[in-house]
Order: sequence, then C-alpha cells, then structure tokens
Amino acid sequence: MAELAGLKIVPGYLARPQQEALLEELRDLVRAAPFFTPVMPRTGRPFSVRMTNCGPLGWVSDISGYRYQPAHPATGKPWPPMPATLLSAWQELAGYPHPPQACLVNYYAAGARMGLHQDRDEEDFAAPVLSLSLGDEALFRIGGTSRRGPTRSFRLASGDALVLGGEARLAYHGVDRILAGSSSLLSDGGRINLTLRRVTPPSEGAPDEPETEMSRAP
Ligand SMILES: O=C(O)CCC(=O)C(=O)O
Repeated sequence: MAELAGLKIVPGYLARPQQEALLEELRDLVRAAPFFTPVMPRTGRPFSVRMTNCGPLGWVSDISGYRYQPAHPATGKPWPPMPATLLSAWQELAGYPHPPQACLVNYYAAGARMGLHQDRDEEDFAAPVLSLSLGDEALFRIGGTSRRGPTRSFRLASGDALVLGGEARLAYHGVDRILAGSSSLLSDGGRINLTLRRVTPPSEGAPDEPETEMSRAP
C-alpha cells in the first residue's frame, strides 16, 4: 500500500534506562488510578486490554459510549498528572504547539488485542496522536481512512514511538497480537502502550488544561 503521509515511526525513541524510569512513574500512577476493564458500548462486552489514564482528561468506554472525562470511572478521582517524560516526548515529536490533554495507558496481557479502529472521539484532529510502547512487542496494523482498505503490519518494540498525524491521523489501526516474552522490561510480561492526544481545539485566551477541583473558585 502507498506510504501514509503523517505516519512517523521512531524506533528506540526511549532508551532502556528511560523506559525503566517511565515504568516507575507508571507504577505510582496505577496506584492512584488503577487499571479498569472497559466494556463495549451497547453490548457491554469487555475489552481484552485494561486501561487507565493520566492528564486532565481520560478516555473511557462503557455501556453508554466512548468519551473523555476528567475523573476515573471507579474511584471518581481526577486522573493523575502526565509524567514530564510524556510531555517532553510530545514536545519533541508531535509538532503541535499545545500540550496533550489525555494520555490513555493500555495494558495488554499476553492474549490481548485491539481491533482496527479510528481515533475520532476528539474534537481536534489537527493535533497528532503520539503513541509510546513499553514491554513486549506488538504486531501493529494500520490501513487508510476507510475501514475496508488495504492494511499493513509491523512490530512495535519497547521504547518505540509512533506518530499519527496529517493524513494518518484518522487511519484505521489496531494491535493484532502481543509477542509474549519478547521483552524483559515488565517483570510479569505484557505490553503497555501510552497514547497521548489533544481532545479540544485550543481557543484563544482559554487555558490549555480544563479546570481542576483545585483551580475552581468556591
Ligand atoms: O496499543 C497500541 O499500539 C495502539 C493503541 C490504540 O490504538 C488506541 O489506544 O487507540
């Protein structure tokens, strides 16, 4: 298939020590905002991937639909802040002048997968989606902007970065499978994928981050 404009793969963007440091930060994050199992809208069928988020907004899926919300669905608490490593990865790779508002943290155990989909729950497609991989390799599949078009697949390894911008921003993509045992980063195996997104368009004079409990006037 033809090369998709705006698809950028940066193999080994995070070196092993940076991956380990990020993993430590994710451990704290998951203590504050535990992984939950999202379910498909309408059917309630559980995803095989477990999820949590950090940043002002987080992506969730439940019986009533897909959406971004400022709080964890089980604890009701605001999502933890995004680690600095993620914000600087965005600055280096996104080529977009406003910060990300949501970072979805996906955990794939050995048998987990993610079906082909477009990321289109955001209001702002001008910003790219930036994804970072940690742990076992994934067989990642990407097509074009129509569901039935040709696709191709490649491996994403621990530390790799992937940017879906421009034409690729609305490309269908998914994870066919995880190559169990291909990385020693996570002691229990599996893969963590961090997906950074801008949710709303920046508006003049508006803060980049939505109001938080702390900033809200009494
Ligand atoms: O795990 C990945 O590499 C892809 C994740 C993804 O497509 C998503 O969270 O929308």
